[in-house]
Amino acid sequence: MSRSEQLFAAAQKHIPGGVNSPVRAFKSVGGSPIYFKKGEGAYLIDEDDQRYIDYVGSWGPMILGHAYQPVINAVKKSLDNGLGFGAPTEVETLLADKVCEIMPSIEMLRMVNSGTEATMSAIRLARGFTGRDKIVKFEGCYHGHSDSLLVKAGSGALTLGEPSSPGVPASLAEHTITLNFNDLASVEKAFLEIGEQVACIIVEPVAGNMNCILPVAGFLQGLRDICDQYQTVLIFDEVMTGFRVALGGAQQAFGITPDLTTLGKIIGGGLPVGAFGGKKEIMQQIAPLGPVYQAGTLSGNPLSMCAGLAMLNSLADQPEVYQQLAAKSEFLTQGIEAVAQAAGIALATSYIGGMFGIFFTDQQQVTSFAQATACDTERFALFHQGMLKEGIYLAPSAYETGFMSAATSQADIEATIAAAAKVFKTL
Ligand code: KE4
Repeated sequence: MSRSEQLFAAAQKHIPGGVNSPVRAFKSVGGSPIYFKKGEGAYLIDEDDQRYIDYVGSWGPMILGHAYQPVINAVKKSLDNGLGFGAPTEVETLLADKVCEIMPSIEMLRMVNSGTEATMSAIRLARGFTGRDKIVKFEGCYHGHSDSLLVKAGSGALTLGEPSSPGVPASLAEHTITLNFNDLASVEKAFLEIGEQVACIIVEPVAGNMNCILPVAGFLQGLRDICDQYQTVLIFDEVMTGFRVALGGAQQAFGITPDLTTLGKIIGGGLPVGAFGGKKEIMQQIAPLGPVYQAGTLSGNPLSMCAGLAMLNSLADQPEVYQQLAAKSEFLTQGIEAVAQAAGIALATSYIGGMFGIFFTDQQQVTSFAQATACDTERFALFHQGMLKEGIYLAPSAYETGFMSAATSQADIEATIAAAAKVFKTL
């Protein structure tokens, strides 16, 4: 029994499923989760001293590699001053200023402690600002686990949403309309019927929670136009894409200006963080300025702020990193496609900046939830297990995105492609 297996067995005594976030339990790929004790650059070291090339990066924050020295140094320096005061600190202002400088659509910003808090607060703010109750989201997009967002499509496109988890009251879920990502016609049709009742559309501008699915031409602009027409708030959930697909996030990459943006992951440098921000006119509705309540004991915690500021300063100081990340993602995905084809494995890939997707499908391109859920998840599970054996750590779910890091070398990527070639022969 490996040390990871021993630790996983022990964890199950007091932690539900042995994990503090479900995807970590390896349920959809089989086997026992790997316990890591150290991250360095592109690598993770597990409790059995096995080294892995890491393409999860703590689900996105580690864009410059694990234990990135400027971030570590910033946190170490802050540590000596204590862990937090429950009072404002200068570094919160410095980070807010930096985010607003990099993402000009954000005129004001509120820090929170997770992406879930960010999207939950942004939804409440949109409802408070518009006085409307309904919200629109998209099947397959994940925005954290707040009640209004754990809702799947009703039986018909316009049928009011149904809870996607026990514990979410039907009376709340019915205010959430769930439509089809990349299907602008479904949005136009819904708005013809209920547009004046919709407080906001919340969308992952690149869908990173049903694998990695890019917006088709015109989709995001179409959402922008619909929101303008119906005075609905357009929320870009950039918790994952922010500072990852481009320095200015997907809104910069695709040239679309949302009304509100939610952030997380990278802006905390790996420490707990979330944020929501956008138009001043809307943000001024947030307490204590306005009536929409939102709060948090550790919001703006100085350690997270110092880590996030060091991270954003490092990224802003080396904007060429985004072209490099895209080139690495392209080389990896094209290499994997080539070896899959040689092995007769039906596979498609996607990428944008430092995000990429691998789909076990004979479809040329995957642009919808229906296509994503038609992929061969069993084959992905076998692929994941095989890659683990080869020392490659991929996200333990067919519905997660791969994350490239600036620390991942050409040799690492070539080794990953070679590992895939070997594993494909066993599928
Ligand atoms: P958190 O509450 O997990 O910090 O953020 C929620 C969230 C919001 N919006 C988007 C676009 C997200 O991707 C996430 C969380 N991402 C997942 C990865 N698919 C976190 C991993 C996990 O749940 O353990």
